[in-house]
Amino acid sequence: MKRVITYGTFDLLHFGHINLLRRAKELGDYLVVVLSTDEFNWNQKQKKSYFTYEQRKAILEAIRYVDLVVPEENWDQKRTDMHKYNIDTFVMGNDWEGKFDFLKEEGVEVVYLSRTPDISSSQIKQDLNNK
Ligand code: C2G
Repeated sequence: MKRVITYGTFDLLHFGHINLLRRAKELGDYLVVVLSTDEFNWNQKQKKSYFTYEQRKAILEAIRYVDLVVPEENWDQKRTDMHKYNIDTFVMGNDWEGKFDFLKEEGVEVVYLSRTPDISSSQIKQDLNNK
């Protein structure tokens, strides 16, 4: 049972997120998604998500690739998460290329997957505002 983990806000879920989640799951048998809480988004990422944590969690839990959704509350939980969830592989989009290589010290494989071009939650909001 190969266990994979990824992190994010996943607001206004779109096909770029789905492409990431699908490829992450293809790397193993069980996918843990660590979902940014509303407080973490606001205090640490200066992001205000459209959907609340509970709404974003319910949406992610409905996706066939996702096995478990847990909260991301700070930037520093990743090291302990690797052991807490018995992770083999850590996956992020390559906009984060290199940023989490330190997790190799925790004995996990670190994989950056290509981002899906021309789609983002902020782009969606912008486009809708301009209609
Ligand atoms: N993503 C992607 N293609 C897009 C948009 C997003 O592959 N067009 C990927 C991102 O690279 C990321 C994941 O989808 O791996 C979630 O994206 P966000 O919700 O924007 O997450 P982010 O704000 O990058 O938060 O501790 C890490 C952070 O929580 C990551």
